[in-house]
Amino acid sequence: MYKDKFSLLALTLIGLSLAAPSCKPRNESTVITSDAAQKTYVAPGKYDEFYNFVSGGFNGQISVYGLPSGRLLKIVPVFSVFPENGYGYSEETKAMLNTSNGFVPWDDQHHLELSQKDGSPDGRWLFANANNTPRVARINLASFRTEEILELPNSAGNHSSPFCTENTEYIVAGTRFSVPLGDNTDLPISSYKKNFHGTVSFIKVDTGTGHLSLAFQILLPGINFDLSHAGKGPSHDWFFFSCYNTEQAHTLLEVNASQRDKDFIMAVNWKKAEEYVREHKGDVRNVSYVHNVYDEKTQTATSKKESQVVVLDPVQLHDFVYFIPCPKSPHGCDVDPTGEYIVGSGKLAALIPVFSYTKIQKAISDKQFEGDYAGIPVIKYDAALYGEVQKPGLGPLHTEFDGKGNAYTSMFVSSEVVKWSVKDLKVLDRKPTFYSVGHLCIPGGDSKHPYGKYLIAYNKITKDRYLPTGAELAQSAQLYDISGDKMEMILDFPTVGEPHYAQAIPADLISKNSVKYYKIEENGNPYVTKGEKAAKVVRDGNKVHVYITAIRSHFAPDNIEGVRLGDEVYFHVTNLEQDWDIPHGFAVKGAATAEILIMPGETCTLKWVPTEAGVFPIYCTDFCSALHQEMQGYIRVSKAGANTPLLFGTNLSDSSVVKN
Ligand code: K7E
Ligand code: CUA
Repeated sequence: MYKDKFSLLALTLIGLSLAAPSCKPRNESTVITSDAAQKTYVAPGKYDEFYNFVSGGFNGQISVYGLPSGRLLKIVPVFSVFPENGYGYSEETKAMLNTSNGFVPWDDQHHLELSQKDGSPDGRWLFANANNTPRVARINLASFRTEEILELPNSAGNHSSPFCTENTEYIVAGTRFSVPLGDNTDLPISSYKKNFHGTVSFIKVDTGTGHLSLAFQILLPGINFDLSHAGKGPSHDWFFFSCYNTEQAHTLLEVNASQRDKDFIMAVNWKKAEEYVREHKGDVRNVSYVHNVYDEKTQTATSKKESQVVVLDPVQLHDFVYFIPCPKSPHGCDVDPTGEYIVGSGKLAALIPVFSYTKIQKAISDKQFEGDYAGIPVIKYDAALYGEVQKPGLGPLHTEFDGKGNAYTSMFVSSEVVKWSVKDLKVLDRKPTFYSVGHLCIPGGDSKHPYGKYLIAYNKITKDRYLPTGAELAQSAQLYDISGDKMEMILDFPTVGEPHYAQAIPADLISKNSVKYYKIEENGNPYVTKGEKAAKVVRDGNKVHVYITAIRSHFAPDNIEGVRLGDEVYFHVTNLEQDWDIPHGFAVKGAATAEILIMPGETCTLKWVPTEAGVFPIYCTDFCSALHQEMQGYIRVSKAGANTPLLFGTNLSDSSVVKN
């Protein structure tokens, strides 16, 4: 009975998911082999072999897993506030989320890219895109902290981002949505074809500091840019972007943007673009965007308003932007480790086209164009094509490489990963995913030197893979061993938020640089308290600054009086510990914010505006010692205009405290 019901349910689900975009793989019982557990088992106390950085999608954060265990190691907040550590709530970090639209505490984070040197991940930084309010971020992989967020003007929906060039000269950003640009943007939506434009941005990365600056933008026709990857080796000077909606539809895109047989891969010669910028051939436009930087010395983020950008017009300035026809609504745009082959994965295509960099160059010099699109030359499909992978599966989305001449493409509709040979374009293996796979990741899989060994599939739908948790189920990752000829699924692990693209890197490239604590003598926060003796409470008009220290297991001061209604109280909490993994937390009753978590040697500020008179507890929120529960105190708030004297201390005797 139960069984019948179940298979009926399963059939219904299959039916439903065919109507929806995915179907259930058939041969699921054959998937797991007996030694899978051994291959993913990382014994207690042992480290994983790789870090896996996974985008969080609609949670705006990124998460860090160990591979092959799939253990979640950390969540790093990037574009969203994070109550767990006070990111976006503390006075020091609020500015990170400033934009030209004001404070924006959420975004939709899709793609990650590790900084590269000579085409290989170097473990210094991780870049992230924000899809909603267009931004890119830089995360420092020594501190696992977001250090910089740059907003992008002339942009809507930054999706084809933040992929980087071989030596991290630039990261890029491309508009998913075309919109009207310029001074007058209040225009009819029906004037899309006339008035809407896309742009791609090139963001310079300082080699020493990692600091970002918007170098230039390229003005493009009103189409959608989906994904991108830089060339490498011979194609070093080029960047490739997938484009869809070349129909320029502005309504019911699922139909109207699926009309043409082929959309485009756009090839950009960024070296040539650089030259045009140097020769002042760009148009300097007035725009407004915000640049936020977290300074490790002052431990404080500041926002700067920027007002200009150089825009290059490829219709006026020739020979640096070309379109290559690509079937059909391409998502992934991936360059193989040699830099010669560019793979477009058309969501609606029944094949996978592989383009040749050499042929593209020849087509350009021989002017083998089939015409132009909005004034930009379109290279003949056959002139750019190396060949096609026939019958790979349904709904190809994204391709990664193993460094041994093989490519792996995710198939969203047929829910599988397909392995094929780059050289002869033959399908070598296919394995089901559960279900509806989006991006793939192989450690180093979009670099010159992939580490191979593992492949992770990031799935949108999990259906029956985990215990039910209400209407929404966990998204998930699935780990495959790809060291042999055939792929072998060895692990399922749920992810935080919705995983899109991810990156993985050998653990020692990062772990050796990891910050353990911050030296208190180097603490440059303007509100630091460098020892308990220096703790104090200072009134400045209606602002009360509490310079408070934390060390196992007390605060100094832990009794405070003299605050009045109408005051703004700033708790500047300095963690005096000089030891790895000993943060303290801080919370005060009724605060309209999150707790803050203060790393050893750091200072962090929580703002509190009391709303009633009384006595309010403060306490440490992070279990730091056997006497953590004793790490607490009180702050007294008197009525407005009361003359309760300012008083503070630790271990105060009753006689010193009780005065009124
Ligand atoms: Cu989800 Cu790259 Cu935004 Cu594909 S994207 S899955
Ligand atoms: Cu400090 Cu708990």
